[in-house]
Amino acid sequence: FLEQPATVSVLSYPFSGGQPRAGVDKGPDHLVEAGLLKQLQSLGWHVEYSEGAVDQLLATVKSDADIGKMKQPRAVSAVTKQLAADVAAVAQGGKLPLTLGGDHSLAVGTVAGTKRKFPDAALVWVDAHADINTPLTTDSGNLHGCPVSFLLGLEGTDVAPFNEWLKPCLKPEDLVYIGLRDIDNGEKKILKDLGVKVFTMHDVDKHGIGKVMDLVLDHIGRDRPIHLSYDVDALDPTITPSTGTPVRGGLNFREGHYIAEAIAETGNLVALDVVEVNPSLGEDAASVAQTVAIGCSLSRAALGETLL
Ligand code: 5AB
Ligand code: MN
Ligand code: MN
Ligand code: MN
Repeated sequence: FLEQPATVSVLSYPFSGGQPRAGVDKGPDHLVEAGLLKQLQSLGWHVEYSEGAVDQLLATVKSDADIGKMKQPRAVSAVTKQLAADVAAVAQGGKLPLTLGGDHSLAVGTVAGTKRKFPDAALVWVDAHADINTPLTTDSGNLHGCPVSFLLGLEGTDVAPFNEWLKPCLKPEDLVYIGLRDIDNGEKKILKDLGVKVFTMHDVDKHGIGKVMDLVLDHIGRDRPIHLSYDVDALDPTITPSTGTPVRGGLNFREGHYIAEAIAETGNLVALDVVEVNPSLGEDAASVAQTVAIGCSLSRAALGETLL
């Protein structure tokens, strides 16, 4: 689905407004400073890099009072609207957008952007969480727990400021989850009602990650464009400690990378998000360095590092 020479366009989006913890906006710089761009070049990709104008976008948001339960809705909407345009432009150019977050509310923009070029794209969401709360079901009000509901257009998501630019673009059958282990009750009901395909950590334990990825690809099909949205909290907190909402019992190092490798192996990856790296969190500098290194190695794996 990409044009040759294969080009990855890295979009840095230093944004933290979808959740309350400072520092996740520093994730992109840490990933780049760890050498991500050179690493991708050495895999044979042409690499472009640009920084989203997050500060300028936020300057247009004069005040951002809650709307219903939603926190910082104008900031999230303004940033994801521009990100959707950026991702769509990269995809239209035949290149692969790699969005570095920042928090997972960014996926409202990335997936909307992918869907403009590839309406048939499947979405593989790797996370400890389902991120499918709606403005009606969310307890925290944090929009990084809600992006999937906006993409699906669930009840309660047809709200300003999002409905000024965002249209539902995802169908429940286009979506597969891997790694879940912390699902809110309201989210469980939504997942059941919609019949979304979910592989929890229980399923990873039961089948093994090899079988799970076979089932994932059986479900979405092996000739469709794939958008991979990777929240580093899907991995166990011993692997990726520097993240805002860690949950024990996650993917181990190989399981986490295997997911990215199995997607790479399809040759159908058209967009990648790596989100929720927060260099301000974690016990010590080694925790931060390890989490950043995993953000880089997951990106490399998804872009074919281990393919012969
Ligand atoms: B993340 C929670 N479900 O809605 C909520 O890190 C957590 O992007 C959301 O997966 C976690 O606040 C969002 C409790
Ligand atoms: Mn997430
Ligand atoms: Mn998460
Ligand atoms: Mn998180």
